Amino acid sequence: EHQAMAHRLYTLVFPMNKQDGKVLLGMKKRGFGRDKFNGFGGKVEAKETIAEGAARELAEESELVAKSMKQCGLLLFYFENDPVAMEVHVFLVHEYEGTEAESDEMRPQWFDIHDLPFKLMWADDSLWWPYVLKGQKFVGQFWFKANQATIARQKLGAVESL
Ligand code: 6OG
Repeated sequence: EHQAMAHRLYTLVFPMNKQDGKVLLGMKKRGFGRDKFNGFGGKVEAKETIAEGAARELAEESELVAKSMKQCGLLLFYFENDPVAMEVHVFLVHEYEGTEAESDEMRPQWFDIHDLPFKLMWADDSLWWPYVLKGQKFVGQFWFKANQATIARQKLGAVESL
């Protein structure tokens, strides 16, 4: 069904500290999703692979340099009145170099993986985060109302591979 629509590629990266059970989120300071906590990411550029785009956005927005990345999910977002779907590739980063720092775009903050600020996040996040906690790969499709807050319809489930 989604293949019929035009897509734009995005990345979404979550640095994790498994020992402490923490995940790094950023408070988005501008642009799409402003005033929400989210992972780090953005549009994939024409000259790069999706994984390269993920690492680049993580470095630009948080100053962390990924040493390894694993894709954990694929999210497709459809907004009412927008003919272009967002295809968001979600990555976990368990190994990185550097220390997180605030950028023009994001104010980073560590959270307990079992206590994320879902009220300050996109509405889909609380639905798929349980898959991350269980170590299951997932694919989700979410149809948002124009208000960007209400999910009118969704399909979500675990997959063997991405
Ligand atoms: P820029 O506009 O900053 O890229 N994104 C979403 N993330 C979640 N968790 N839920 C959504 O529900 C999202 N829609 C977009 C993808 C946008 C960034 O925001 C993410 C990108 O990382 C609708 O270049």
